[in-house]
Amino acid sequence: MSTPFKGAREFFPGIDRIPFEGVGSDNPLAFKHYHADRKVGDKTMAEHLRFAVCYWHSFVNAGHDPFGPGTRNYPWDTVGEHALARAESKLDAAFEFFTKLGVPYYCFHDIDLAPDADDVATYEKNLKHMVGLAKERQKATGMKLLWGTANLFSHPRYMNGAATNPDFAVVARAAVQVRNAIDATVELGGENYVFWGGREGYASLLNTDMKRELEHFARFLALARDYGRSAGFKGNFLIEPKPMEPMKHQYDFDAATVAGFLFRHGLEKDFKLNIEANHATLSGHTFDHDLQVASDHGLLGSIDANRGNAQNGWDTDQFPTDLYDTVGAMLVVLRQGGLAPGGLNFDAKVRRESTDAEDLFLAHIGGMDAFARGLEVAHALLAKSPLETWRSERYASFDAGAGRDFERGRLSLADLHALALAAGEPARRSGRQERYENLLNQYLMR
Ligand code: XLS
Ligand code: NI
Ligand code: NI
Repeated sequence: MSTPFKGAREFFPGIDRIPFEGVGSDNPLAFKHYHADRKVGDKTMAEHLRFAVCYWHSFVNAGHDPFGPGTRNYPWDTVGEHALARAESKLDAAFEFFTKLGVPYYCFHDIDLAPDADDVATYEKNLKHMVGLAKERQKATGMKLLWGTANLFSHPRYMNGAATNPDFAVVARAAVQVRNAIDATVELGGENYVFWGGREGYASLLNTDMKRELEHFARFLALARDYGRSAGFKGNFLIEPKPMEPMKHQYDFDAATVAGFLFRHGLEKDFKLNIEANHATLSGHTFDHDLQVASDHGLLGSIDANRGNAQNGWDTDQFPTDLYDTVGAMLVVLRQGGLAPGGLNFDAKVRRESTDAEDLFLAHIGGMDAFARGLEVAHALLAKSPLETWRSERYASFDAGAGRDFERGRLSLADLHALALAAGEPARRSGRQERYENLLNQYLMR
C-alpha cells in the first residue's frame, strides 16, 4: 500500500496498514488488543470505540511550546509556498495516516483544515475549497467526520473571549466562523458539532460582568443550534468542559457546571457533553467522575481521549495508556449503552521530543490498544464478575419495605424519626472498597 489517492505524494513511506497481531507480537507497528472486527458482547470493537484522529495535534502543531518553536518537520508544510497548496498536501497526509491506522473517524477545527484569513470572503473561499476536497477524500476512503468545530481562541481578536466577549463586534465575528464550521460539518456528514470555550471565561472579575457574559453565551449557543437545525444538522451539539487554560477561569468548568447551565437555559435537548480526560483532572476530578456526572444527567455525548500527568498542573494532552483510566471510562460508557453518535477522539499529542513520523503511529496504536483492553475488561466486569451484584446489594435496603417507600416519596421526616427509634443503632456495613479494587485487578490481569 502506498497512498490511497492517485497522484498524491506518500507522506509515511515504509509504513503500511497497521495489522492486528495480538499480545504475542513484538512488532511495534501492530495492534496487540485492538481488533476492529472482534465482538465484545453484541458489538464489534470498532462499533464500541468509534475512534477518531484529531487534525490539530497530529497535522498542524509541530511541537511548539511557550519556550520554543516546533521540533517536527512536517513534509506537508513545506510543499509549495501557497497556504492553500500546503493545506491540500496536509489533507493528503492526514487521509493517508487515517487509512493506514484504520480508524473510522476524524475531527477538525475550521482553520486546521483551511488557511485562516482576516478577510471573511477569503476565509470562506478557502474553507469551501478544502471541504470539497475533504468530501472527495472521505468518499475515496470511507472515512467519516465525528465532529467539526470552529477555532475561536487562537486569533488575537478572541483574546477577551468569542461568544462571551464584552465587545459585540467580536461576538458577531465569532458567528462567521461558527456558521461556516457548521456548514462544513453538515456538508461532510459530521455526526456532532463541538464548542470548546477556550477563551470563554475571564482573567479578572474586576473588569468582568460574569452574569451578562453567560447570558450572551446561552443566547449565542441557541442561535447556533437554530442555524444548525435549519441547515439540516441532525447530530448533537457538544460542549467540552475545561476549568482553565488558557483563561484563569473558564465558564464550562466541568460536567456538573455545564449540566446546570444547559438545563437552566433549556439547551439540554440539543447539547450534550464532550468529556476530555485531562480537562476532568484539571478540574480536580478523575476522568470517570466527569464521565459519570455527564452520563447521570443524560448528557454524555462523546469523549476526548487523552491523559494528564500527575505532577504537572496543565493540559499535557498525552496519549491514553493508563488501563485504570480506560477501564473506568468504558464502565461508564457500557453502563449507558454506548457512545454513538459520539466517539473516542484522540485529542492527544506526541511529546515535543518525539520527532519521527513513526511516533504518530505508535502513539495512536498505544491509545487504541489501551481502550480496546479497557473495553474488554469493563465488559467482563459487567457481564461475568459479581461487580454489579455487589454494588446493587449495597442499596438493597431501598428495594423493599420502608426504604422503598422513602424512594417513592411516601415517608415524611417524622416517619424516618419513628422508624429509627424502633430499629435502634444501625449495624455497621463495610464499603469493601479493597474487595472491588482486587476484583478489577483480577480481571485486568487475566
Ligand atoms: C483544548 C481542547 C480542544 C478542543 C477542540 O484543550 O481540548 O482541543 O477539543 O477545540
Ligand atoms: Ni484539551
Ligand atoms: Ni479536547
